[in-house]
Amino acid sequence: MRLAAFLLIFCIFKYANSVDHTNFKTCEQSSFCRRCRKVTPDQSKFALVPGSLNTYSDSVTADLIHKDNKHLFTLKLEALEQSDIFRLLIDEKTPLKPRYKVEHALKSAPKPGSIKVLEGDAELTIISGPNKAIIIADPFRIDFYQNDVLTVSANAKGLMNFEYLRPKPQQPAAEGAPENAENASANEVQNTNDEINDPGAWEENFKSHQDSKPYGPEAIALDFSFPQAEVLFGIPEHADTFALKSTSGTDPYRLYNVDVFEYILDSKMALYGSVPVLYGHGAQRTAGVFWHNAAETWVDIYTAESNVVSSIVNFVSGSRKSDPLAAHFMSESGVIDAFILLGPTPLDAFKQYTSLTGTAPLPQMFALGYHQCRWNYNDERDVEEVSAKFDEYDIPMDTMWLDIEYTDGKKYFTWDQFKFPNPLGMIKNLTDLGRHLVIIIDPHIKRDSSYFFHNDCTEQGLYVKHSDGRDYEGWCWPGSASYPDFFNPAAREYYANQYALWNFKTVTADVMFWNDMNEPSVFNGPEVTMLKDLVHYGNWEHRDVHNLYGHMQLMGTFDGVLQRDFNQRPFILTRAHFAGSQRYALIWTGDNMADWGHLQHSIKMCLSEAVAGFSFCGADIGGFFGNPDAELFERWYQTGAFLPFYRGHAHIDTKRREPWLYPEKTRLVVRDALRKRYSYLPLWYTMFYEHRLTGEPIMRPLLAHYPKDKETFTIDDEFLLQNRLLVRPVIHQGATKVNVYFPAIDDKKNGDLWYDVDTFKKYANVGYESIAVDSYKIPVFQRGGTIIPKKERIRRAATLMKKDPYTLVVCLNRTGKADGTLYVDDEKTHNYRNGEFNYIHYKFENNLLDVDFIGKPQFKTVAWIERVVIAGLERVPKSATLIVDGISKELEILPFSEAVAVRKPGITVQQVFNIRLNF
Ligand code: NBV
Repeated sequence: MRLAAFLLIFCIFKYANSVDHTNFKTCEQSSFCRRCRKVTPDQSKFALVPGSLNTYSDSVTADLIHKDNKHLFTLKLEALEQSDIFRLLIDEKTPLKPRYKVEHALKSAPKPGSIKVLEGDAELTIISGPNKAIIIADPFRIDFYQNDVLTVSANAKGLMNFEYLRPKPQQPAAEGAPENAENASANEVQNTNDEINDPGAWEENFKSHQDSKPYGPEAIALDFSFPQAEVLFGIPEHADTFALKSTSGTDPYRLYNVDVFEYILDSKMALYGSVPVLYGHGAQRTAGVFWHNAAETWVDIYTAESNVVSSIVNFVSGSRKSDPLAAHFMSESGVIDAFILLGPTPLDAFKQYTSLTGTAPLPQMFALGYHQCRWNYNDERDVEEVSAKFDEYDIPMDTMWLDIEYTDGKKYFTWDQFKFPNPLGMIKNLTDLGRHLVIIIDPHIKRDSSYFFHNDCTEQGLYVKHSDGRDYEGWCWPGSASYPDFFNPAAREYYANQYALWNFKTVTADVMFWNDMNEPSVFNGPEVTMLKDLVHYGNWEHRDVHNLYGHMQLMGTFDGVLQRDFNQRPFILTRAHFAGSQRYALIWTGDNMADWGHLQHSIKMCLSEAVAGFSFCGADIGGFFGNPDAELFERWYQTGAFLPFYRGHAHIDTKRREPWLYPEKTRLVVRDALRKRYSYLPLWYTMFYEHRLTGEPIMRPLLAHYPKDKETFTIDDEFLLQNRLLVRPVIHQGATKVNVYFPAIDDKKNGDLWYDVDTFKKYANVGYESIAVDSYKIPVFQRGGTIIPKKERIRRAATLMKKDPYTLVVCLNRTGKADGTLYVDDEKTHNYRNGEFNYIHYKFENNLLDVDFIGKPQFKTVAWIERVVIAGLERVPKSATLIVDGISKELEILPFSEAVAVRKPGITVQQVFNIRLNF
């Protein structure tokens, strides 16, 4: 009864309106953000301590002093092996207790490089390959040079802050009390930033929640300037533009994993994930900073916009000219640990980041097909009927999903016996059709003494605890719940074991998982999450590790899924994420809404995630909250077809919206979009393989390949898939045309050729082009110079298309050349790691299509090439000659829209061949 009443009140309160801002802190309401923002610029108090320098083969260390309070810090500047990454570490020299250093985000310990050090009077030069860092002693600053060009400066704005740990004063200032220096203890050295005097320094209240802050103020902050940049981007997850906006006059961007109900757009508010990597890009070069800190973080952005204001002020005050773009990272606790990524190209910088935090593992092919989800599919019959309807209407679909209602009372790893009496039978029905099932597993554990999971965690002490040792209790879907402390290796192991088939007997190794609510979401917690003064394994406060909680759950899930079948590639969807989570899971943009703005933001948000390592990203197709009308529904399916993760999903209160419930025309448009997606599966699969290989994102902003074209800097309604496709979906209501931007390669307005993928119509000019669109049209263009593998025989599910033939689409550049790759393996297991794959390189030049293999082609396949489409030829060839093992065969040529098709080469993708065009 108590539970029902609570949930009712909670739902009315939480779900009655769109986002309630007052549930989330502003910077002004957050003591450390307020304190860090107060630091006076251009007067840094930090300086190197003369004579404290130590030089090693890969790094230097020195002491830093705060000139007013005389507190000492150690600085370490390391050069990494690649020479284009520096790592800056600053900690207290003798902290009262150790400060938290992030673990598990990096894929492995970065390999040290080698350096040369030149000592000057007031500065120190650390040379690493062609790059260098110059540490300026007083005021402390570090300038990072890529090939002699100043690319990033740390503390150039003088906003560094490092609040040292200190004993609690006798009478700490209470929140709400006037700021008063007398509140400092007698032996406390006066601190210029008044950190201990901030009301909230030693105890912070938000709404009815109290944070006891036993360690007091411990914030850290540092600014990074990007002298070469004209735009800054990164630091997902925010429902905002790809290019970061100035924060002058607004709150900073916030990185704090939270469950925001009906999140609003164009907002710097925190969302479910936090990836503290930021890039500065200009026509000449790109650089980045990875702020390796898992505590709550705010980031102030200084853009040209903010500089207009500051230059007016500077002009009046007679000080300096326009400042470089800059970012000011402010974190609540931990140490300063920043990786400086020197670029110089955008792709270099993205790769430098993934070299530290990793890439998405190669997914199974089914993962790239279409996913059908809803909160909830009600019972076994519902699942079966929906799956059957997809077949009835001949719409491809790979995966059915079950949301929380499948469980017995929100106890994960159990089933509702009435609605799902025979899960194994239901799973078999799906897998017999080539389909998969994904089920949700949330981290909140029902406090129910008849629930084995709860009893085990209680007995083994695996829950997150209060500082007095009590298990923490919060409210979530099951009512009273506790949360496994995934930072505890024993808890991770216990958790992983629950996925094992000998424990979870009602699923098979083909069933995959969705970890939701793992920010973690706590309905009655401050800002809908955990109290910051809770304690995790190793005695770390939740404050130190908050943004990593979901990540640690994913590590457990990943291990658990793997141990069911080490040879099957795991598939895990997560909502919360941190730097490095891409190694375990894919993400989606959470609870969006059925409106055009949210459709538009799905592109912007996935682009920001892609440059932050999350190539595997998507948004709920149709919008989670609300009921999309037919037009929005159609356009969303079309957009989703070209985003990496493709899943329809809807809130429990929305109308059912499987495609056949819309008028016939909508069903057909949706079917067409889905079929287009499936036709590109060989490309998606190849791109995922290459992502893993190179660390380059799959979905890319235009500036990734057209870095000199300033128009691309802010474009985020159009994107690239690698450098092969340019996608500009229809994302505005009633559109009958869209403005597609064809980017310039250089500043002389030279550009690539682009071919409309439906008609092969060629676009040769740089600039905006208005493209007419009917309901079916998705404006997508293949770049001249590329060869793209496709499959044109669309089946019920991707898993059934394995042996089907390929079509190669060759789009020629201005010199009549093209090349491309195709990756083929068993689409499911890890056998590819033992070389069982074919990685094929196609090249077209002088009217000859040639093939060679990258590595040995060791995967046996019967899949053959049924067609080669060639666009951009000046004349139509009369015929083509196929040459295999020295034997020639004439092939027929047919017109194919504005291209030609070479019919039935008939060779398998494992064979060496070439095809000559005859004129
Ligand atoms: O598990 C229910 C939902 C889920 O459908 C959605 O995708 C998640 O983002 N979940 C959030 C919990 C509550 C949503 C209001």
